Amino acid sequence: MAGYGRFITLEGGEGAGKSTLIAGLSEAIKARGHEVITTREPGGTVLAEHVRALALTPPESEHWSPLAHALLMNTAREDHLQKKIRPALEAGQWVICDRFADSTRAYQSIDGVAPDVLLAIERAVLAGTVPDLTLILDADPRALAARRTARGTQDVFENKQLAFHEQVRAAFLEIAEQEPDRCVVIDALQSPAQVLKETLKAIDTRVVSE
Ligand code: Z5A
Repeated sequence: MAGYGRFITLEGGEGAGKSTLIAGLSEAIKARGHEVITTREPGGTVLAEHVRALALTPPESEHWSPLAHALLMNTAREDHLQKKIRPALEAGQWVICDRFADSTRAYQSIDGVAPDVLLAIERAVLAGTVPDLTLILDADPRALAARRTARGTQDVFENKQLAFHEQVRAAFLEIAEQEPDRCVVIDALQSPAQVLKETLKAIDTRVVSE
């Protein structure tokens, strides 16, 4: 029987390169002989994708309170963990997830939800399913904004001010500082190849593979 899989999460500001890294990373891990699934939050299951749509693109002129938004993220996460992440890990697969609980800690605390409330909900929902490694793609928000503009996509978060993006960056760096055993900060302004190289180095040194 295969051993328990490995759980890797990617975090960072908008347009930091998470999706780009996931593509290269999953290929590299597959090439090492592991089964890999890639997924994202909010989302990853049928119900969680519905929650994502409700949370990120609510009907025009409607909005969620910060606590309601945090609960929606965790509702989606609970379904995702139960139906996709834990079964994959139990089957010995590696799970690479684009955003996870640190995004709730970062974004929803900036929105005004008390950190202790967020942590209490997180503990209940994760129930011990904590990432083996979290890669935080870090960069000056101005440089990331330029990439977003070039890509031409917008959502409810992406219209917020630079100050907000600076808060997001600071929140992720604080998480990395608080949990150095789990988190690795990667300079997201390097080339995609270099970002992947550093990521694989972090996996080699921090994630024990079988
Ligand atoms: N959110 C929340 O509030 N609470 C939660 O608990 C969770 C999420 C889970 C949607 O997330 C929103 O949900 C998010 C937080 C909130 N807020 N926002 N916005 P999302 O992950 O779906 O959206 P995103 O963060 O904006 O992801 P993204 O747009 O997909 O960006 P990305 O995946 O990090 O970047 P990318 O698509 O790989 O790259 C962006 C562009 O840069 C693209 O043109 C690439 O070709 C280019 N790129 C990427 N890497 C490089 C390098 N290294 N060099 C040069 N160019 C590059």
